[in-house]
Amino acid sequence: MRIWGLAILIVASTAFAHVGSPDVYLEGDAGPYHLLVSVNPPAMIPGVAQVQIRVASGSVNSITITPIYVNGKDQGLPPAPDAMQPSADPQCFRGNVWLMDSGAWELHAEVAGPEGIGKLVIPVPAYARRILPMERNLGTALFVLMMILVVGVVSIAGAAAREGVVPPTVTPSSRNLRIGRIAAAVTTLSVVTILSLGNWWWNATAAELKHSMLYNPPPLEVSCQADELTLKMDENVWHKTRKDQWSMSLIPDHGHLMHLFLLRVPAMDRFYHLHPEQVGDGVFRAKLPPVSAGNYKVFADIVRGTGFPETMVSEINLPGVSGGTFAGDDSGVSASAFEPSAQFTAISPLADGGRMIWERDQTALKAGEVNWFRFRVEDAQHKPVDDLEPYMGMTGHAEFVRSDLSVFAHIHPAGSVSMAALMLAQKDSGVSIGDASIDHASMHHASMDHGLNPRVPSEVSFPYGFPRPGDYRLFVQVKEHGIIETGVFDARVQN
Ligand SMILES: [Cu+2]
Repeated sequence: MRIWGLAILIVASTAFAHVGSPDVYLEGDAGPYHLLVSVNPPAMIPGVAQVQIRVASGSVNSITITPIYVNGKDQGLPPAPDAMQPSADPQCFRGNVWLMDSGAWELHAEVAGPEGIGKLVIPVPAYARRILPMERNLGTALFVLMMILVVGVVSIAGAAAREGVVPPTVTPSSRNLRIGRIAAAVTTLSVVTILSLGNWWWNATAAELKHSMLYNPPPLEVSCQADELTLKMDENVWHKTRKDQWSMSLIPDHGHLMHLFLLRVPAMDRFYHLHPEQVGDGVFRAKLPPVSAGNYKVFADIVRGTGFPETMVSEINLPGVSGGTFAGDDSGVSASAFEPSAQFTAISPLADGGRMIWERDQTALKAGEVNWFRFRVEDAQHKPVDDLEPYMGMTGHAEFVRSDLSVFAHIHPAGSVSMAALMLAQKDSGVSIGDASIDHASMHHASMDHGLNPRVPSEVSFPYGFPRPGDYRLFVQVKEHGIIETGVFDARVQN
């Protein structure tokens, strides 16, 4: 297993789109150069995205990146490109770009080298995902300063009332002293009132800003009748305040408007990947395949018209549904209950009698490092298969889930970017990757994921970095002789 030592600054957060996994990974070609791009989007908007590009094939002299905001309307003039800095490793470039607005961004990378100039567009969603608390020391210092001012104001007012009308050298009378004390008390009361009102105003404004600035996925209501699942998506303040700014319409992502994942909790032992049809404005319906009864966590992936991906989260208690089969691209798997263990699973039996092998060495998995996740599919005789077919246009789909469900990421051989956003970006910019065309998604991704590894027909690989340490379950989905197979693997990720 290759581990690129890309140290990526991880911001602990409860971010979405994917869930809890904000970093963007993309493997792709800029003309003759094969690149692995990692982007750590800012936790606050406006903010700085950290970009790292590793050149996997070809030698490169320089790389520039230009951030372009996608609002589906007139884009205006693009900003001047930023030059990326080569690091100690000549194959690795780093750079920072400012992202000024929430929504979908495209980073246009231009790569120059002896083989000419190549271009690659990286879709990056930007959204505020946390607020910074005031530093304790700064807060303490400001509080002490405020108290000095309060004591100062009160004693000035008291002294002025007590001695303001008394000639110098004369001792204030008991009446003067009483007036002074009353003035000090009234001033104290006024100052405390002013400070309380100020504090109340500050907290109210901060709460309102938090409400409108911090990203939250749209609320999703899921209900089940007999074997039919109905999903209703709503809007929240974040979306309402931005829908005039950019297109909230939905576009299909690898052939479907919605990718729905049902995960039985807490055991994580049943997993279904379904594709509900839109039946009304924000209303989706899916016929359930045979499912086991239980409590399910629901993750629903959608992509907006600008290429902004979102993952809605919900929960539902499902009755068991028997009979029927998986229709179309729908799939599912039964696995053993998840148990945290330092041992990772290397072999997953597949429903057709074959198995899937996670090709990794004994090196510990670390949070914040880009890893190459490679899986080999074998038949019942343990021989590598050679008949993997594209499943929804790609050789594989992988879902990475943290045991506490705080991370859910839907990854492809090209990385963590939304495929719909990637195609949109290519269409907008006229940049093509290989002989890709927007209309031939399947060929496109089959050609894109030849990877940094030589293309092996029995293998599928995914570039990804775990956002946080912890225990994870991986669901890896491939299609073989017309049947979708899901491998299930467990892993512990260290800090
Ligand atoms: Cu997928």
